Amino acid sequence: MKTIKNIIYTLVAVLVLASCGNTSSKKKDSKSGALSGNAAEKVYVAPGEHDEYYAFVSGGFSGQLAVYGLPSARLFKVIPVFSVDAEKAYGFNEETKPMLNTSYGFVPWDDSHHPDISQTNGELDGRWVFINGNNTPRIARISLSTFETEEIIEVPNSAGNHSSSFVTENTEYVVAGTRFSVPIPQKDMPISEYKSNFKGALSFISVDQETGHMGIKFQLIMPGFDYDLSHPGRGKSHGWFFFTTYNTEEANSLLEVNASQNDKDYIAAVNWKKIEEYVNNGGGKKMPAKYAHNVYSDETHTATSTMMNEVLVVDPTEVPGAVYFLPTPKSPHGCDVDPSGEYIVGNGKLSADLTVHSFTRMQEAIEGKKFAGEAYGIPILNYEDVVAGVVKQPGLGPLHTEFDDKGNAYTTFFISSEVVKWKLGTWEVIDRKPTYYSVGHLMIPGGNSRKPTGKYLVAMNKITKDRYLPTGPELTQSAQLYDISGDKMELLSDFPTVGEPHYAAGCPADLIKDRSAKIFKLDENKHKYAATSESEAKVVREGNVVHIYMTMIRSHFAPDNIEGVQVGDKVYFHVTNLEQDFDVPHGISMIGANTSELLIMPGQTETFVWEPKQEGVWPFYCTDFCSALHQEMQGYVRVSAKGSSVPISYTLDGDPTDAE
Ligand SMILES: [Cu+2]
Repeated sequence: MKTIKNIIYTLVAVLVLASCGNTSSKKKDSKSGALSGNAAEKVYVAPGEHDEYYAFVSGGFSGQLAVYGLPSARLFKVIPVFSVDAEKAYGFNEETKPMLNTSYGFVPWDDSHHPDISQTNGELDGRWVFINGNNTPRIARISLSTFETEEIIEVPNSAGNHSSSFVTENTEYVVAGTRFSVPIPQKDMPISEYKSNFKGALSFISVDQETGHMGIKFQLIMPGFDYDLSHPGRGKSHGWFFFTTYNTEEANSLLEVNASQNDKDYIAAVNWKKIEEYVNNGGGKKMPAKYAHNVYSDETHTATSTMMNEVLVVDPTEVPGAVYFLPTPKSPHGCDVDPSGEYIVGNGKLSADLTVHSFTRMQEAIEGKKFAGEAYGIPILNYEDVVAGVVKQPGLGPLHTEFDDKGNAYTTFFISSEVVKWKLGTWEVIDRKPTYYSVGHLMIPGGNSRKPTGKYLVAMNKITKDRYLPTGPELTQSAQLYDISGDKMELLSDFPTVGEPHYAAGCPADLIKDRSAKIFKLDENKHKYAATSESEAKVVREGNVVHIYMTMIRSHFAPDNIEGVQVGDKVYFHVTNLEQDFDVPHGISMIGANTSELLIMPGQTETFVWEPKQEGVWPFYCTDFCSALHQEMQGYVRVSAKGSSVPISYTLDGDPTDAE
């Protein structure tokens, strides 16, 4: 116990020294110029020109996903995923509320962590990007044609959904591992009985190759460790998935000390193809589990939420040869697989060295049945039998590793605040560059695929300190862009981010930009309340519910004047944007409504509810500047007393119309 405390104190002391070091070196640099002469040129994208790469940067605790261009680091869009969004009305309008439904009810906010772009044959294919909700375990799928969240599936039997969401080589599965082990099924029990009673679920969620629709194929019920991060095998190791674990001590209190006792934790190697076969042959057990599956349809522009009732669970000891533990020093965090699929890098947060395992050696050890023991019936291999090499003392507090197209690996070091470049196979350190400050993840476009690019690296930092104009105690979050095309890395720029830049996925822009949707076709609009021409616009009363089938086109609403609404009514504005030209959204806001604004794309229908509280004549207007006569795009609703005899009527083309 004392030794561990001493290690922690030493790390903290080093952190203080390291950050002081950064500050002084930065000061020195700023005198001589922190950047080489042409750094500005390398990130400059002229007005009207396009960036070379997309970067999808997780918003961390904001629950969203931001789209940036590289190298300019310009922000294009924030895609709402796990949190309501005031810019797009996501989670506020009636169509998208079901997307945030869970077995716990409507959960309007989460913590998004790890985006991963879909792959075919181990290469990024640009169809979808997946991202995990960490807090209330969920996986989302975002279309890279519409740049909208199309699907969210809740992950039962999980907690702190951290080792997620990473895809297999052909996007057969998107995988989610639990960070916190829990009672499975959940039950009331003493926390002190954690050890051997709590379990960790590793979920394999299948992806339909046509529609992208997700379904939980099986959950592997593992010992009660913390499953921290994961990555798929690729190439020769395709069919396997690797998960880092910590807290193999199965401590339940003061983990900073009690989960740092073991000299080595494990990387769990899972042969998912073997388990898939077992399951396809009727293996596994169905257990009751409540979880929401939410799907958004581009045809109806509406999401539906379905509550699921059971999940297939697999006991790893019933599938011999499917799961092994690879000893890895010491509370490993990142679990990264190189482009060839041969090397599995485990970054031990408390280890002085980086451990790299060999897939070939692992296979040989398994064939030779050379085991060091077992944990809960799962064979443990010998460290010496599976290790490929060790990068000696590369830095302090290694977290994550990505790869380039030239056989190099890049690892972030949180405590010594740097990115270190090293060579796969020789394990020699080639270069190191400071980050400002305390870097977490890093991203190289394609860096988690068979075909990484080799031009840029983005470091995502946890602390900003003095990098920007101060904005009170809360500073902007920050990332940094490095040029990695030469032997030495070169810092090009700093850029602020929306929310915590937890992790990112990037790809060449050419993969996506030509497939980006421009409009939604009006004649394909199957929204239940769409009015696809002004002649379909109308107002219908059903008891105290009023449905307004409204259209919008430059620069008027139809209908624009509505009478006969009463205090206590529930008024649904179903608003269809009739435009079929690219880049002509309209918006709508109603005084006193909980929702302002709906931002409606050409051909799309969206709905908000308004519950008038007072008699009067109340205006609404277009909130998205759409033409020179945008300010004229407005209308009124007359609200009468409850029980009033004023009939429903409305104006179309300036003419009064009575309801049918
Ligand atoms: Cu407008």
